[in-house]
Amino acid sequence: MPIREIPTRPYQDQKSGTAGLRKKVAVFQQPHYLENFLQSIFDVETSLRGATLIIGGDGRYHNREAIQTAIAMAAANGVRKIIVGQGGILSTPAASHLIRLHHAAGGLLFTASHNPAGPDGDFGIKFNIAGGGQASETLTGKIYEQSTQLTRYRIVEGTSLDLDRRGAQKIADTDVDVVDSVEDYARLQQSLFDFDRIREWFKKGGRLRFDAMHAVTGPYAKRIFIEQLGAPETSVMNGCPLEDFGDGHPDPNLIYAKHLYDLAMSADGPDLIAASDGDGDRNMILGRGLFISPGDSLAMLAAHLDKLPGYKGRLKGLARSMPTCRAVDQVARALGVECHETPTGWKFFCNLLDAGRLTLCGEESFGTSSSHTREKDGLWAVLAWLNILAVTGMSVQQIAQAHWQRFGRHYYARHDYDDLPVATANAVMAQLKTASPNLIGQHHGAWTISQADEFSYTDPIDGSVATAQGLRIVFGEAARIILRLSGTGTQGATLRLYLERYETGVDALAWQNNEALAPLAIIADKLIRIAEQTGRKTPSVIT
Ligand code: VG1
Ligand code: CO
Repeated sequence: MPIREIPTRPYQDQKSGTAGLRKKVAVFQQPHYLENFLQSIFDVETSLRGATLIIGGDGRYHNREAIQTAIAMAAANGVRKIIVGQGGILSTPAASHLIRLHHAAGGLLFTASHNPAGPDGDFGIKFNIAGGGQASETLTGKIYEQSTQLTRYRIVEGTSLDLDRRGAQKIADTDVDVVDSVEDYARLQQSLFDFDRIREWFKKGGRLRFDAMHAVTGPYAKRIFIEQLGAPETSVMNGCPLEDFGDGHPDPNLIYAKHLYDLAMSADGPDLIAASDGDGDRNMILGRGLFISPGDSLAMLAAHLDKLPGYKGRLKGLARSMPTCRAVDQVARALGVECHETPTGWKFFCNLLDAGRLTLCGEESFGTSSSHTREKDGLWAVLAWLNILAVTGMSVQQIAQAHWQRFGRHYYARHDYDDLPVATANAVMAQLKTASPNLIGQHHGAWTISQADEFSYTDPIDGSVATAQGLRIVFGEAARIILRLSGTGTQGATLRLYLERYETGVDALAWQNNEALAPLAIIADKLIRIAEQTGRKTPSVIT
C-alpha cells in the first residue's frame, strides 16, 4: 500500500467555529477539501505521530467516505494505532471517553451535531485532543493558518477498511481496531449510576420515552435502557441511525421535538421524556406536565448530585456558559462550591475539568455533563435524571416545584434569528456594543441596568483570553438580556437573543415561562431593535 504525497491548493474557509469545522456537504465534497483540513491537523498536532487516534462519527451522510479518507491519511501521517467505532459510529461523548480510556493523542469526530443531514445537509469535523476535550481556540487557529497555505497532503492509496467487521486490521504500518461503539461508554455509565435502583424503578412501573431522532444515540439507548436497565422496548423511539436522520432535525428542543412536549402534556404521559441530538451530546428533559429548561436541569442535577454513586461527597465546582441562566449559581452558593461562567462552547470547561475544579457543567443549548468525560453527554443526563427519580421516589414535577421553592426560578428563553445577511447581523451587534456604556443606570419598569458590556474570559488555569464572547445587559440578579452571534451555522449569520428573569416566592411558581418573559422581550426590542434592523418581525426559532 503506497503512501503518496498529493499536490493540492489550499482553501481559505476552513476556520473552526464554536464546535469544529461545519459546512454544507457539497463544500466537503469539493476536491481535496476534507483532505486539506485533515492534513492541516496532522501537520500542526505533531503529537499524533506514533500515537493512538480515535475515529468515529454520527452516522450522517458522507460519514463512511470521510472516515475511510481519515484512516488512510492518519496511516500516511505516522499514526501508530487507530480505534474506530463499528460502522463508523461513535457518539461525541463516547469518542471523548475512548480518547481518555486509551490515552489517545486525539480524536476525529465526523458530525455537524444537530444540523440536518443528507446530500443537501451539513457535515462537520470536531477535532479533540489528548484528554478528550475539543481543540482550544489557539490550536484551531494554528490549524486554520496551516490550511490556508497547504501545498500537499499525504495518503495511503488504494485502501479500504471493513468498517463493519470488529477486530484488528492493518493499513500500511498502522494498526486499526474496529470496536463496539457502545461497550466502553456503557461501562463508564455503569460506574457512575446505580443501575440496580434504576432497574427497580422500571420494574415498579416507572416509564421512560427516549427519542434518538434517528441519530447516533439509538444503539446506545437500546443497549443501556432496554438491555441493561430492563426498560420496555417501546421506551426508545427512532432508535435506528439513518444517514439523513429520517429527514428530521435532531435538535431536541421545543420546536424540533414538539411531539415530545405534546406527549409530556398528555393525560397519561411517561414519567420521564428525553431526547438527544445528532451526535449524542445534547439532551432534552421533560416530565409529566412540564418541560425542564437546560439551565434548570443543570441546577436541579447539581442540587441532587450527591445522591448519585459516582458523585457522592465529590462535588467540587459547578459551571455554566455565560448565556445559560444563573440557576446553578444559586445552588453553588447554597452548597458552598465554586461556580464559573465561561464562554459558549464546551472546550472552555475542559481546563477547569482537567484541573479537578469542576464536577458538573452545562449550557443553555441542551448540554449537560460532568467530569467523567470532556464533552457534553446526552445519555448521561438522562441516566442522571433516572437515577434521581429512582432514589428520591419523586416525580419530575415534584423535583422542579421543590427546587423553585427553595432556590427561586429563572424563567428563560432563547430567540434565534437564522440566516441573516452577515453584514446585518454584525451591524446589530455593533450598534448594541456602542450603545452599551450609556445603558448603565437606565430604568425599565421595576428593573435597573447594572451592567452592560461585552463578555471576555480569562481562563483561570492557563491564562488564555477569549474576547468578544457576547454582549450582555444585566439588571442585577433580577434579569439579563444577552446577544451573541452563533459560531456553528453554515449559512449566513445567526443572532441569538437570550432572556432570563429571576423570581422567588410565589412568583417563582405563578407564571408560564412566556408570560414571565414578555416584558423582558419588550425591553430587548426597545434596546436592540432587532426587528427594525433586520426586517424580521419574529425570531426563526424560540427555545
Ligand atoms: C451552539 C450552542 C453552544 C454549543 C455549540 C455546539 O453554538 O450555542 O452552546 O456548545 O452549539 O453544540 P453557537 O455558537 O451556534 O451558539 V453541538 O451539540 O453542535 O456540539
Ligand atoms: Co451535538
